[in-house]
Amino acid sequence: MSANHPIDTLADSRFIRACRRQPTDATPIWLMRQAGRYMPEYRAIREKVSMLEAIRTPELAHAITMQPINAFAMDAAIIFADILTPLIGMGLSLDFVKGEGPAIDNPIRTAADVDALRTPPTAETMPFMTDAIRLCAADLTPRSLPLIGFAGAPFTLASYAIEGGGSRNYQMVKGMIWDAPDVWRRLMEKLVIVISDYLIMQVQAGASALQLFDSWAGVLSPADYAQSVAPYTRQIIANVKSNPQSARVPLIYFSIGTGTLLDQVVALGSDVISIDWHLSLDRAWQYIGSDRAIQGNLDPVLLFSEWPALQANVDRILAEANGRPGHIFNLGHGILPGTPVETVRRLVDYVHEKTLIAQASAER
Ligand code: 1CP
Repeated sequence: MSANHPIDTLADSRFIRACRRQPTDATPIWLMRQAGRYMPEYRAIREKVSMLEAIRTPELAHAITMQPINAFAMDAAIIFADILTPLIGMGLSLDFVKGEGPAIDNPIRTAADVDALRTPPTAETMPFMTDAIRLCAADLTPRSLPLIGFAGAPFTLASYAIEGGGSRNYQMVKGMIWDAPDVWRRLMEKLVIVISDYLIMQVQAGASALQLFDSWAGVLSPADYAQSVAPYTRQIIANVKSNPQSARVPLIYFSIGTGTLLDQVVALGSDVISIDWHLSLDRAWQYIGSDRAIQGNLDPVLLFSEWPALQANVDRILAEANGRPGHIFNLGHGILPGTPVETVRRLVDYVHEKTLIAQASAER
């Protein structure tokens, strides 16, 4: 790896130290979906360009990535893109429909659909990601701020590719798992190739951490997760960890509703486990074990409440973390549209102030 990858400079940043379970001067915080519709600056850009145009224009992706960094004291940035972008290079026609979310015109339903999927290198299909990441890293590294690259985990990506968009019951994706296991396996194998390459490319371009988003994994039974999903997610993490360049950056696995699958989640091999709000942080840590860092776990809806309720929950989470190294404060899922900007600012500042004070008094 070239001597001047950002991770060399950022090894002592709060976020990277916490990912590695090293002590920090204060608890690091960033928020999933921190660049997005709750910010007026973001809405101003999106009034003029479509979601896909913004993602494909490195200067715009850079500008949007930096918006929450410039507005709040976040300890990490996340590259502006979407988990679904890699599906385009595989041959799916993706669009973001205003007010409705993602829509795929030619969803995957049959063996022939899976056979037709391509697995080209990311460098060919998403050169704009390399450029956007370079622009962001050049801006962030001198400010001691890491850039997080990301991808969707194979189950969550497949659920969009098969259902054609968001889903309530995951009927078609579960149908393929149960009734066409060979087709499912071939689809997973193709996703493993594309996602692994995509994550490694993001580190090569300058990302200092990676997050795998498996938002919908919690809809599966423990048996289905074990048999039909975990092996592929584990393979992606193994691929990232066996590449000498991407092995140097921490990897976070995020999912929702998987509190009863935590043993399986731990076995995937990520450095950091991002948990939702269904489990208290101290109990999650007991289950997960002290050899992993934990990210989370505030309910994003609390950002709509009055400050006392929000503060009480932040205090509770920090008390559960109990100052142990390896806690990254975050929400349990993405920040919601309509979240008040001033509440985000107050939350970020409060987490820093409260943990800085705790550390100072511990030293006395
Ligand atoms: O902080 C950031 O903004 C980072 C960029 C980012 C990330 C990490 C975006 C931009 N999307 C994502 C991940 C993503 N996309 C996930 C995993 C995390 C999660 O569960 O929240 C998922 C499931 C998606 C799919 C997606 N993209 C949805 C959800 C639809 C559903 O099924 O419920 C939607 C609405 C999008 C569009 C999207 N992606 C990102 C933004 C800012 C938006 C909104 C687009 C807009 O209206 O401007």
